[in-house]
Amino acid sequence: MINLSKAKQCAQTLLEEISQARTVCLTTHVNPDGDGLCSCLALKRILQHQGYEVDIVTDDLSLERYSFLQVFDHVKPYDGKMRYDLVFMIDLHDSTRLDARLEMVSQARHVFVIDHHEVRNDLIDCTCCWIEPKAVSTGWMLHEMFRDEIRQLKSEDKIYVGNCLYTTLLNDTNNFVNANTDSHAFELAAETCGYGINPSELYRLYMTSRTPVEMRLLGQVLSTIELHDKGHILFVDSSLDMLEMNNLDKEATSNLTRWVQDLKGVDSVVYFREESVGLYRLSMRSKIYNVNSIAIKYGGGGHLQASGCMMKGSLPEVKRITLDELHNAERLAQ
Ligand SMILES: [Mn+2]
Repeated sequence: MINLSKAKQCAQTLLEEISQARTVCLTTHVNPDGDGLCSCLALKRILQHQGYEVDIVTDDLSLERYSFLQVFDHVKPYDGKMRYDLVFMIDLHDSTRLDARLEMVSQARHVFVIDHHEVRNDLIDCTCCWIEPKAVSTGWMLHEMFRDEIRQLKSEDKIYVGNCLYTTLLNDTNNFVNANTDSHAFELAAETCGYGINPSELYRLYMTSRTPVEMRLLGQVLSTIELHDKGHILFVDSSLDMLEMNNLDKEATSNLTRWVQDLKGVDSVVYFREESVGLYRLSMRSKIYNVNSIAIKYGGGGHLQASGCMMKGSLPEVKRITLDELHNAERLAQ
């Protein structure tokens, strides 16, 4: 059962503390995604309506994909010196996914956290935190916290917040097909339709907005598909050369596992993305194994069935280690 009293308590504490704060910032994990980032955009609009000016600070600005939400009008890149009285962290709860912004967070007077990743043992020091691994997206959590405030917005703001929250669902459920798709996801989808959003338009803007060159990259990545264990385990990878050849940045490889995770006979998928020479970023998805414990072992994290981490070594080495880890992984209760 999801503890909804926590939602109300966090929302109330935030509204109390924010009135005392001179400066407020919203932030999310490194390599922002459609859940954390769009939740920040939604919360900014909600708080503006309450009379508060807040900044959204991210680690980088390769956010072209979110231009349909006017992201560049709202987000500032971290410059190393930014300091805020109050920091609200969304879609993360530990220090490792903040990078340089850890300094900004540790100097804040108040830190608020909402997240739905499995809890790691290095939860950041905070005034109030709500971590709910069963929540479909942090956008859904925000909606539980500020439903009343959202209903009071004027129509165009309600549509904007609805667009942001619906995008958190698109991202984290992969358009309502991932294992986390539940009644809460559909309830929030219905609610945002009531705010005036257009689901098919958002699907087009967010999920199918690839350029022909990005599609060519995808083709190259898919051609690396490698099968193990009679086709139950699928590996796929991308190299820095592929990005360079196509003149694309790493953002072009985001959410790439969705193209292979539901293939016939495949239970587990690992995508190895070359970050620098001898360093790979792993995205693991599994229908049967707890891939979160593998990720945590290598300093990463995520959800039971969808997690990520970094691994050092050559591509054949990291693949061999990962295959061993999967062979020893804990099976999830079905
Ligand atoms: Mn998320």
